[in-house]
Amino acid sequence: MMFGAHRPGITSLRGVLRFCVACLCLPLFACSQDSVEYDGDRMILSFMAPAALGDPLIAGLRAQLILDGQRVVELSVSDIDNSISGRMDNVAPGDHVLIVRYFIVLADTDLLLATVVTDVTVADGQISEIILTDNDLNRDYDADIDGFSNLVEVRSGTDPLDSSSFPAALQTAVL
Ligand SMILES: [Ca+2]
Repeated sequence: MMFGAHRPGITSLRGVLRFCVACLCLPLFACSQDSVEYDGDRMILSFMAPAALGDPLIAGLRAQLILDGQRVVELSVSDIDNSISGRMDNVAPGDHVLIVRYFIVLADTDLLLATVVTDVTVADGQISEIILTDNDLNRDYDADIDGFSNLVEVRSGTDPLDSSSFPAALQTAVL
């Protein structure tokens, strides 16, 4: 009877609601970019490079995901927005340990810059937030054992594979 008259009102109300939901969701998504999405048996990771590696982005930075200390997959590092992303198939639902390994290739070998470990619980169709911030980074890797980490040396432009090459400012402080 009055349905015809009501419909436009309901339709526009839905439109307003959708708009409101979109407005609420956009900032939420912007805040929770570091996430693991689990769909079927596939784990999809998306997160921002931590500032220690991403601000500015280290040239040639690469990242790998190690799942439960066993399976390794290469992640994509974007030099456009500093995002890091990747996926792994055949992942069982439940608890997992994620290790992200950041490195560059120098003299044909992987030079480890930092690692971060985080736990995640995945369930079908869910998106879980993950914490992969600067505070949780282990940067204690020193290939030439000169007392300066690989990351500090790469940032300083010294040779992380040569113990006689290390940051000048720090060298003065040490002497
Ligand atoms: Ca060093």
